[in-house]
Amino acid sequence: MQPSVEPTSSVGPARRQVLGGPSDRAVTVGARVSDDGTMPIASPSGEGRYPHARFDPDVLARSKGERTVSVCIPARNEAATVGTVVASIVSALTAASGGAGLVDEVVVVDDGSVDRTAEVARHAGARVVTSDAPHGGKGQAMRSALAATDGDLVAFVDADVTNFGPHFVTGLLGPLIEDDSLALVKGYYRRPLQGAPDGGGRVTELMAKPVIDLLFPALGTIEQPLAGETAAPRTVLEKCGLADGYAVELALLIDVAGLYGVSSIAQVDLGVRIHRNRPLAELRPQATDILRAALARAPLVTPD
Ligand SMILES: Nc1nc2c(ncn2[C@@H]2O[C@H](COP(=O)(O)OP(=O)(O)O)[C@@H](O)[C@H]2O)c(=O)[nH]1
Ligand SMILES: [Mg+2]
Repeated sequence: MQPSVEPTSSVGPARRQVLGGPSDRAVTVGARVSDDGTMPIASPSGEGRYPHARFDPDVLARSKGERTVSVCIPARNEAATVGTVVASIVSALTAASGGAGLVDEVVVVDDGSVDRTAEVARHAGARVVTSDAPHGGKGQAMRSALAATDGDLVAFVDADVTNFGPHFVTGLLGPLIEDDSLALVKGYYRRPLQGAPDGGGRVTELMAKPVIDLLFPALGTIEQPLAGETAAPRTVLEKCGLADGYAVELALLIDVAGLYGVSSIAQVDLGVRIHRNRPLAELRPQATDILRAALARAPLVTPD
């Protein structure tokens, strides 16, 4: 059974629209709007937020009806953590392991790993596939995951999370199962850094959010625009496509907002999330991908 979400916009030609902000700094831009001239990226609010604890796996398993669910995990050199992530989902959420029958398949996309990622993931209960274009980056791995699965609802989670629990998956799927007008669910969380309670998410704070503030302000309420923990109906992912590399998360967010409207995006509070924190030098390629995704979709800025 397919979810019923439909695009509200055909992402028509650029229209002129004034970005918010002080009038002396306002710029006139062309923006993605619906064909009738209504800007679909509008009305951000605190609505559409859910705590993960609202969703019970057994209740969701019953409520999903005939819809099927795939959980996809891109993983490159994650042997240290992928096993716990997979085992936690398989044991708690798949019927075959005696858990809630919420998740029908768990697939890890491994490419380019030089460690035992594939072996560990398989041993923990995942089906392991390789990326269609090895070394194509995270977005390519997610595209491969989509092609290798067939669930009506697809949840993505990262493999490097060290405090993973099944609530990541129930939280992401809950809003989609409850409300089939939703096109995307993004996880958000507190991000500790090196023992401090906050401070993680440097690319998010220093690149993604400023770029969103300037170019896509209607998405300013999205707490974690780069979260790998995200879920959507398959139809939405196929319609929007998945961009290359680390651009994939921001690109999907912008494209879903453009096609389905900001109100079709829900956020779920997943609590605290701890993952591998990369050294600063490794963040530049990520930040570059983010900027590329934003600029490729940016409204055309023209002088008044
Ligand atoms: N298969 C595959 N997975 C990838 C690739 N790049 C990143 N990942 C996975 O995507 C997830 C998020 O990547 P990570 O580097 O932690 O991104 P960050 O959390 O945004 O810093 C992790 O599970 C990675 O192993 C890739 O090229 N191929
Ligand atoms: Mg990570």
